[in-house]
Amino acid sequence: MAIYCNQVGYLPQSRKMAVMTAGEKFQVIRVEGTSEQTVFNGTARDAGPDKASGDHVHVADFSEIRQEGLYYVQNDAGEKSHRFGIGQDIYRALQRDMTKALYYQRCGCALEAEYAGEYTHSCCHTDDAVLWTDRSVVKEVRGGWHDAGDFGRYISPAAVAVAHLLYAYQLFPTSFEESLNIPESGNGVPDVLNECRYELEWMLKMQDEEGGAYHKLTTERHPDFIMPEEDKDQFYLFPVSSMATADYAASMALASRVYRAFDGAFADKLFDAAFRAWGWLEKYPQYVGFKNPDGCNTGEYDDICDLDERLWAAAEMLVTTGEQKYQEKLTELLKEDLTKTDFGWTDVSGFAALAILTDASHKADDDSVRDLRGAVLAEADRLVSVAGQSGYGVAMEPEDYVWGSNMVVLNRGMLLVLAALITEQNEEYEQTALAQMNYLLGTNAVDYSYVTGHGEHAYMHPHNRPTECDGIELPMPGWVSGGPFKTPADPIGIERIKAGTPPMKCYVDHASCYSLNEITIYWNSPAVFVTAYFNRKRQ
Ligand code: 9MR
Ligand code: ZN
Repeated sequence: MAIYCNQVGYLPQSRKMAVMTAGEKFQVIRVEGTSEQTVFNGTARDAGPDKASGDHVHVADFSEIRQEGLYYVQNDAGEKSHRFGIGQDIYRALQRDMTKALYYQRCGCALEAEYAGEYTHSCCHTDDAVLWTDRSVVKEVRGGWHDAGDFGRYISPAAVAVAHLLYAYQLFPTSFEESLNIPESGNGVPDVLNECRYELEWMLKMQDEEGGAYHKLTTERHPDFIMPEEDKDQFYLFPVSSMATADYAASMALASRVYRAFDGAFADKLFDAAFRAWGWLEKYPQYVGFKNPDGCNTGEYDDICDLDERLWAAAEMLVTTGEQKYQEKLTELLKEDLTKTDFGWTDVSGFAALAILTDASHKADDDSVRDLRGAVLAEADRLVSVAGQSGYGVAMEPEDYVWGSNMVVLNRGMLLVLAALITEQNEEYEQTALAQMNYLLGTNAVDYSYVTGHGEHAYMHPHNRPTECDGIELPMPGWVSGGPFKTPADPIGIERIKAGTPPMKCYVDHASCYSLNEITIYWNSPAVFVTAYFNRKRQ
């Protein structure tokens, strides 16, 4: 197949492109039951060689078609695309499944058929954890979401995932009206907040007496492919780091604002946790990193710099309290050489911008606003230009295809959405954000939709222990794959991907490929954010 499209589909009013590697003339065919009708004839634009894929591509633009329905594209080389929809609600089920996916990561409880359908399992990981550095200390830290295809739970990834979702809810509440069918559904609280609360309740347990956040809670080594309830290894609490603690302070402060309207006592608890974490950051102003101790092979989530995490914490504390001391810290940290535009687990500086620039109560001073706004718009303009040079319309350069490249794609989508918001829906930012979704959902050189269950050719074999062990053919719907990685790091990926393969094509849909095809909570959460923007009800 060499006509690539967004296999889920397009909003009626949005730009609509398919990418062809052969042929120039194309038709768009509308399918209705058994009848087919050509509704559009066009000539594709020669977009020349595309660096990241190595393909010479032609771009077929059929933006004119606005009628809701089911379609495919065919060309004069005799090729056909997958079928896709056009419709106002085209991304609703997608957002629902990508959010519901987090429910399947719940740890410390059973997944019941009523909510989990066939993807049930019995209660997992209920034993107390032991402090790695002092085995006499035992703590109850049950709960939270499994981070990824493994069963570890890590604070920075948790903080980032929750923040993507809470901001999505806060900014686009009309996108979260649908029930997720989780145990709390119907309690008067939007389900996305019910789901995040499951993670937050666990995070509340992950703080030590001084206010620091334990970097992670994992076994010493990753288990084999077994169901979560079969994993009986001892879980350890690993030492506090300054990154984890700052991410913790930030996400807890944000959460205290979001939950205030629903549960004041819970909001107070969250704020108290944020406040104590901030106290730790003041007490330990120097970087406190984290390295896996000898013998431990679970996720490291190490970072060489904690200034962006501290910046995010200052921003959230300022927006939450309005207190001058947080403004002073923010001003001081804004002078550092930080990107101010990233939303991943290593670089969280974009959250500071998100907090300050979307704060309706305008707590930050004008200089900080100007600084952050300038950084966001400059990066958004750069991304529009990068996307414009990509034959596939994706804001990625060849070197950006790192481990979890889909996170980069989606975090850039978030930045473009933020830019659209603060410029009152600048069309170019908005359409470029949408182009990131097009890439994720099939407009890419490997012809995969990187979300399970969505698209005619969605990937099928995520690296996820329950999916491999549950004996069910189809993976749970709504999981975002990590995606292509230019230097695969797992044995099957290394074996299957020949040297010199263009970065966008460094992908294998294989369950063993943890560096290409894993799932994580923080790859789904930015996808929910971007999708929620396009699902919001417009006035
Ligand atoms: O997402 C992480 C990626 O950015 C790193 O390059 C990679 C190697 O350190 O680790 C990834 O995180 C994994 C984590 O260490 C353990 N849980 C699964 C994560 C996804 O692969
Ligand atoms: Zn578990």
